[in-house]
Amino acid sequence: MADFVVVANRLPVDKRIEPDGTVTYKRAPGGLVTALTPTLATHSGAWVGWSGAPNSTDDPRVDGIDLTSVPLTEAEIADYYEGFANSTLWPLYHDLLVEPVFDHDWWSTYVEVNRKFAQAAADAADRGATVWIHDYQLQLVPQMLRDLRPDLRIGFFLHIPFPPYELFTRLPWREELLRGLLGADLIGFHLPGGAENFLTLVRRVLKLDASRDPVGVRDGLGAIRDGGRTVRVGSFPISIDAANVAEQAAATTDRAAQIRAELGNPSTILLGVDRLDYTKGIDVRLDALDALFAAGRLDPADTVFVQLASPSRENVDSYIAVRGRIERAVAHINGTHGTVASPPIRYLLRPVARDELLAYFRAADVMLVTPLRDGMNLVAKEYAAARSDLGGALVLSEFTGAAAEMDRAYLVNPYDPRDVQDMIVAAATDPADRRRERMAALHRQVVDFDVDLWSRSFLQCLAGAAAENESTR
Ligand code: GDG
Repeated sequence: MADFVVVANRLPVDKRIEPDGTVTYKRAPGGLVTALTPTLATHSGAWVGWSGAPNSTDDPRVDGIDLTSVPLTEAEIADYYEGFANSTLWPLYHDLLVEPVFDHDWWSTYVEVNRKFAQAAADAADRGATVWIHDYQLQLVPQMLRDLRPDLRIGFFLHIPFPPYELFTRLPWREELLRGLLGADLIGFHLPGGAENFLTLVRRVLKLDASRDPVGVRDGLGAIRDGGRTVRVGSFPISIDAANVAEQAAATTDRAAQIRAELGNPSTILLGVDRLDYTKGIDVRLDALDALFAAGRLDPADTVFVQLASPSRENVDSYIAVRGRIERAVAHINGTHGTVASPPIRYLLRPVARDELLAYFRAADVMLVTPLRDGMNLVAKEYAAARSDLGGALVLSEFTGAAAEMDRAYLVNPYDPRDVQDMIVAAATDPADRRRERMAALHRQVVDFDVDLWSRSFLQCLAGAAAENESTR
């Protein structure tokens, strides 16, 4: 039994079976895991989630955290995870970048799987414990858990954008999803805009009394009256363990120099690091580079763009399609602008080790973060943290949550090809002192507003909101 329980779709580890049969667990890549590991290290906690493989039931203890597996069948993985979560909610919440699929069978499985998670959380939590539920896969868990365990303090945080009324109300199950979330004492979003969208939806769809004042950042919470309870709604921009990233990155100087040499010591190294996802705008930056090489504004013989892509959701059709588009663009650019000896694009489709990633950050002159929509984007923050040497420059899409805080980046509208091209050239060629001054501001921002502030401010507001509800019970 734990007094602090995290509930998330995935456990924070990948299970590996070595050739000799020994089982090892490795920390998995991904935004949520990166963000929560430091928080859990300072609590006596449990983590409830799916292992990533079908029917897995082992409950290891890793790095001081008790892990509880929620076993999912292959049919549940197909309908709840690949279906409702990633083919309905993900595209709907990301501006309809691909068409969401509305399927009543997927919805039924989403309800059943959310019930499994709620039951596992109820079993893991001590009396009066704090339970922190994460993300779009589990939006029904707050109310299901409250029905099972009214003694718990329940928080929910959404890691992706929360859409406006006009998009959200397409969902045939819009009332059920809003009701599911309202089981929490506190509902957190990255940006005030997401919180305000939620307040509007609750007012218009559920006809509840919801505050109309603008929501602040880590402050100025919104409020919804629901029966005898008050549900608080707020903005908590997630961040990273910046001091740790800076320290580890500073130790990769030799490897960073070696990477530059391996790439032929070009004048400019550009870098992209993403899960392979259509929201990330990998094609946006490839198209911009193609145009810049064609126009002679960047020299393909003296410029290298490294795209590190981690495979993601490989069974989902829209991900198979975007992979094809990206790989055609890479081949087109190398075939058109490169030579056999020095192709300007280097593309890797597999996760790289954390140290290696940090060495790439230190080697890159320009980091390209060009999503068409992204809740926050931790890569942008990691790059700024890694550049304690104040080298490098960040090109950042205005359509990321990170852009709200990182306004000294080279901000771009990813829908405007000319803007993207101009900003890449500016980031690569601006005078060194101007680039340095921008990077100093970005580095300071991520160091001052780190992941510890994110989790502490959320948990403090949750304690306040829960205490208010407990006093009126
Ligand atoms: C969701 C939201 C929000 C990536 N490739 C490798 C690797 N990574 C790590 C990065 C970073 C994380 O994965 C990706 O985080 P992002 O925030 O960029 O993106 P999502 O996975 O889409 O995360 C997002 C986040 O949740 C948190 O709320 O910011 O908006 O979509 O930490 O460094 N790590 C390693 N090798 C790789 O190849 N080791």
